[in-house]
Amino acid sequence: MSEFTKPSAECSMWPGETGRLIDKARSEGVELAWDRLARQTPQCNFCEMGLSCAKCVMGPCRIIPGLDRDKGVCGADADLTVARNFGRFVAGGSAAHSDHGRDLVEVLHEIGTGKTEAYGIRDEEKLRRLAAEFGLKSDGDARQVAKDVAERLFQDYGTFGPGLAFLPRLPKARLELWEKLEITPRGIDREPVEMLHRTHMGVDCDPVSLCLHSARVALSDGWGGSMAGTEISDVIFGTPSPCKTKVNLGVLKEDKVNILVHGHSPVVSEMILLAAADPEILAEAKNAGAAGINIAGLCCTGNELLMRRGVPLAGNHMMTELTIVTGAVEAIVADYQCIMPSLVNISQCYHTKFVTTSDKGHFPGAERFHFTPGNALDLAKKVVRLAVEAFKKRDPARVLIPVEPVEVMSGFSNEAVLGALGGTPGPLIEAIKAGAVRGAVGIVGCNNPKLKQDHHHVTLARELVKKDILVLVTGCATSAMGKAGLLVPEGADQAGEKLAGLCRTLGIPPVLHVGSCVDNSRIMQLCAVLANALGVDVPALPVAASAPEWYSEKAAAIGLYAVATGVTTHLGLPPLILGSPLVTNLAVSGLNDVVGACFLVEPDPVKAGGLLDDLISRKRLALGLSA
Ligand code: MSK
Repeated sequence: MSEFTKPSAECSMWPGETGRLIDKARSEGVELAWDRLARQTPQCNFCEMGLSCAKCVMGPCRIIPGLDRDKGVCGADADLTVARNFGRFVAGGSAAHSDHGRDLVEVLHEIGTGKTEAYGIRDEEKLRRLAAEFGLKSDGDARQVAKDVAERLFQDYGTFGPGLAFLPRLPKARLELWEKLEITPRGIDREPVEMLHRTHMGVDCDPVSLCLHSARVALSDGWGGSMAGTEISDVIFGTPSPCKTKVNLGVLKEDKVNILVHGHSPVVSEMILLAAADPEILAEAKNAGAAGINIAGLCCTGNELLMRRGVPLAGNHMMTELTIVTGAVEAIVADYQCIMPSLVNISQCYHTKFVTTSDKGHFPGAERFHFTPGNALDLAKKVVRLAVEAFKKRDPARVLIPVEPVEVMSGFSNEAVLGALGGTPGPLIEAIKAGAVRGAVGIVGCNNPKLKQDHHHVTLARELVKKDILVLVTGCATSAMGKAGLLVPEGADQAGEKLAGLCRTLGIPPVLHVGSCVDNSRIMQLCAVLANALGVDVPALPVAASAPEWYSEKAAAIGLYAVATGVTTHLGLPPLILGSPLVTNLAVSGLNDVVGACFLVEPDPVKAGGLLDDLISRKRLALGLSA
């Protein structure tokens, strides 16, 4: 490996398993993201401000407002350059999650047309409910219903359809506002493609217009592609219900073949889970000297399996490299998104097989298996056998699993939450009115090596729950909450008196795990259910969102669809827009007058907790409730 830098002061402060594995990596000459970040620092100020443009070869240009370089060669100023860059950033994020959603719809179509035996329909009731919601025939042969639902959603990806199937879930006032602003998403593929068109030189030269189209792009994801991903995953693999499992690196087993599933999609990982239970392969693992085969998750693929199957979660984004450094991982099976290319090199420093499974995600040096719904189970068995073979090469002297696992509760789909409350939002609304739940905040998203890992997630969540604000968590924030003891009913001890009382009565944690990052659509849907039940638009609700440690284009798209839906969203790091006063002001205040919500940027999680608490108090007072 190349020479690595010394740990930063903050990095060396990390306690527990992270610090011990960083030390192990350094002693074994393994380079990590923190090392690369240190070497990349200071980072390009123009890029940080959104003021560099490399979209044509008259450039690249760097815009310096106020000096003689205040425009690019084409004449674009700082505002336009930032708006173009941000538009493409959001388009990238929307495309990623929406394309994931398409994969699920394609699997459903293959089920409906009888082209796959490996996959089936685990939640037929939900399938029929969706068909009825879309105005399709919902009785009769389930396969036919599956085909019809899939084909209805395929229409949403194109342009010639009756409009996105999930939009009628929203309050009428929200839909009318979007129509008036011309930001109603028309097609899941259409909006990101149109963004690429608009940001080509010489098309949309109005930064405000580009920002509004960014919102439309994000909405095509939140109320289109991501929502399809969540709903159809539930149909195929089952709608989550509360379950108990464990998180952190301690879920790796010293005496077993450890396989980590990584990425975002449940399509391949569900098959790996099935293959790992195959008696023949288990016998082979035993012959190789292992006590069994242990599957655990990373990032959002991990969240998918955690929610539906109670499969343990080994870690989040910034733990992915360190899992290999334990020396106890036989295979990482990756699909797509948030998979660091560095994992291939780090795997090669150990006995770990790095396996890719998607025709979209190529990693030179990886073992490549092209999964399709038709060959999925056969290939899954081959991958698991590869891991069993790798176990024979594990070096016990290099194994370090530095921590015990922590128990968590998961599986809080909207169906589970509302079902536990009698099937209607009424009891939840009563709890909000009585102040047992003063409001709710969705804490979502990634880690970022620029921030002390997990600290911002956990600190913010603790600030909120102690003020009787329920937290919903998705994505990579999940394992942080789990390690902090917030995902078990005993976490009520960290909550305010009223919320703690409610949690103890219901036997639930003060932070509810609602899924992976596509599952932020569950939070959007719950907001719509509550707003409809109260007869208000979404901005009236005492709710907010937060991405304290975000890094990805997808997180920007999520934040923007939340804001455009009417949910004010806190960010722990600013997007790359600060070079434009116009775009920045629009993001942090102007959007309030347009869509009734805006972004709130605050790096300090304690201060952010105070700001979100104030926001919720104001919303409660406006609803005629106590602050
Ligand atoms: S995986 S987008 S690091 S949450 Fe969804 Fe985690 Fe963020 Fe990727």
